[in-house]
Amino acid sequence: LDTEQALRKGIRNQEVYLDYQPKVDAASGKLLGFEALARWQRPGIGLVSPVDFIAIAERTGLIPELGAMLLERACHQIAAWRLAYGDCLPVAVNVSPMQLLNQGFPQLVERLLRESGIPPSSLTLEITESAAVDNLADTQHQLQQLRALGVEVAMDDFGTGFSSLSMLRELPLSTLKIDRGLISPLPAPDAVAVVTAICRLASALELQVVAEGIETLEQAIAARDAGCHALQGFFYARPLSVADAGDWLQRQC
Ligand code: G
Ligand code: G
Ligand code: MN
Ligand code: NA
Repeated sequence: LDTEQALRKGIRNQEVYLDYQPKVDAASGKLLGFEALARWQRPGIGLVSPVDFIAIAERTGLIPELGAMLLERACHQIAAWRLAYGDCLPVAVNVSPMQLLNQGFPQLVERLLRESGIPPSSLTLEITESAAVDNLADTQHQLQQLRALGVEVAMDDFGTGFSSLSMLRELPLSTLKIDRGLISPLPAPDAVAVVTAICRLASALELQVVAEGIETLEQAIAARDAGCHALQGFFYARPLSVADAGDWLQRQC
């Protein structure tokens, strides 16, 4: 309860904010966009992981408010970067299952796109497999409405165990993000085989592939050679402050 009150206050007081992790083109190394990652700088305690405070927000009914606030923040950041650096790169925002399945979510996204004036294609929503598996029909319905708005949708943490391959046919996705658990053993031959197979499948379904959690040059090369289009991970950059992400944009746009 204490934590719930603190989070409620933290949302109001801007203690919750977004960092931005670069995603680069596997072939050229050029900046392709960012993933927005939520952080809570809790007074007297320090940085709280989104794993913890998103779960609290879901349990206590704060997620619609928190999710909307973060999404609005990301849309305004995209707008600000477009103004500063011209035609800008897409930003991916994580959406929790509860947030996605909220009836009014597509309308919220539509409103935020309108208010921020950004092109819909500059926003990617990252959803998790578990949400989709538990509520396939509802997820499908929400994603269809979101794609109709023109936003991109990525399946996050792909390959962590909840995935069903039939889901890939049934959901209108743009991108698969291969989970770090499958990327970190690269370039071990068995991991190469799995990642290559996922990339072939994705290619047949016309999905882009992002490899997450790239920490070494060897992993980057193996992921590229296996067919991943985009790479993300500490090898390139940690999640960055708005100012540091702006430096990347300045250098690479
Ligand atoms: O940044 P970090 O690795 O600590 O993130 C841990 C987890 O928290 C990841 O699974 C990530 O998807 C999730 N996460 C980060 N930011 C957000 C957010 O804004 N909304 C939701 N729903 N999840 C987030
Ligand atoms: O579930 P999701 O993909 O949204 O999780 C993103 C999380 O992964 C964030 O917490 C981010 O900080 C973390 N992350 C990003 N790159 C790396 C990496 O190269 N190695 C590790 N261990 N974590 C990473
Ligand atoms: Mn993610
Ligand atoms: Na992930």
